Amino acid sequence: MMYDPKPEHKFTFGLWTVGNIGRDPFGEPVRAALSPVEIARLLAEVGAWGVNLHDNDLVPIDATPAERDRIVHDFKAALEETGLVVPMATTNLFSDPAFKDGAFTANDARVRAYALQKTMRAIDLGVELGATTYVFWGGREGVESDATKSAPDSIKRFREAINFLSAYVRDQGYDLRFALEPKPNEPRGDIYFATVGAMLGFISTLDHPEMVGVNPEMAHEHMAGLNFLHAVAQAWEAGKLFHIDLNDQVLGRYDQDLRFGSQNIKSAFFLVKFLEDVGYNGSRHFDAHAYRTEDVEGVKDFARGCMRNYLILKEKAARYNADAEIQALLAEITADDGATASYQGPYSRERAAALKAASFDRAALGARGYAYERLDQLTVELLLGVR
Ligand code: GCO
Ligand code: MN
Ligand code: MN
Repeated sequence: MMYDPKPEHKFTFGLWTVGNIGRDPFGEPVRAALSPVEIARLLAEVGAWGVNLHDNDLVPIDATPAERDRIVHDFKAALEETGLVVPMATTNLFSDPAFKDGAFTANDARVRAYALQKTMRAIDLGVELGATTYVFWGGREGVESDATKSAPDSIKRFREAINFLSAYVRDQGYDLRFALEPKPNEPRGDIYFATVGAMLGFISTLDHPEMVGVNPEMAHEHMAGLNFLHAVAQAWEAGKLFHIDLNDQVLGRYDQDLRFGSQNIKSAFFLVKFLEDVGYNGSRHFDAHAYRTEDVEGVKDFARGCMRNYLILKEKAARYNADAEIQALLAEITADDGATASYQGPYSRERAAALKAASFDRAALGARGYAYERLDQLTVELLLGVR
């Protein structure tokens, strides 16, 4: 079927997403915890290609080395059985009370050292499972009050940690790239490097910027009231779109992690269209979870819905690209009669002088209608299924 997920779509879910047990700040879990092996089977059943994990989604933080080996062995057997791959791994540097003031930016130097140790071990685990992307989401790397931590020191500490870990990966000879995931807030009042743009700026200050990119998440940019497509486009244009977290979110609400495509349909459409048009070939990772009202069947509905919505929007994007009226309007909007050709191109003294001397019909420029209402209405009609 047209909207059925296939391996080539590279749909992935974290163990923590379909494994979410529905605890929230006001209520207890509503679903039984599934083992990593059970989650892998569930993901295979709904048609996902891969599964991502935090170290402690798989191996409990207090597991003995023997327990670790047994758990990893069983999980590898489940991967073998289901055909699922592990394209991405990450570290849980936020659940344990030790990280209540952050990990790489914590004020306590022992916490910072422990965070580095934990991440090196988690990198080893991820590589052992086949991961080639390693995500850093600094959930606790922030403050409730700027009285408590120095922002410039935090930036330096975070840089030192990423530099140290980049060097570790190179020293081990691992085939692994880092993807930094920004979020403006939650669980901290304010998290450092709040947006994709902030991360992109930071990356250029690293020792090995070539091995570090970003993992933009739709909900995180929406929480800040930003345009996700613009953030993704900038990351892509900079060669830094190493991974992507897809979900949905209403501005001004708590961290909702809604099913992809369930809320901001137009934003999701232009995002999918962008990813498909440019030929992004990384994972499409759904970092979301089912409503708290759901049982395990509802969790499957949630996961299937994320992938199905992506594929529906992908098909809509192909229609948009093939729609004669829409394409004619776009061609008209960007048409260039060549009248300014001599002013276009790189700077030269001659070109600058000619442009300074040119005359423009400002009134005509201002009087032009762009037909954007028509174009957007056609887009909406296409999305609403009447076109
Ligand atoms: C969140 C984040 C996380 C990270 C995950 C992997 O809002 O909690 O999106 O789900 O993506 O920790 O790095
Ligand atoms: Mn998130
Ligand atoms: Mn995420």
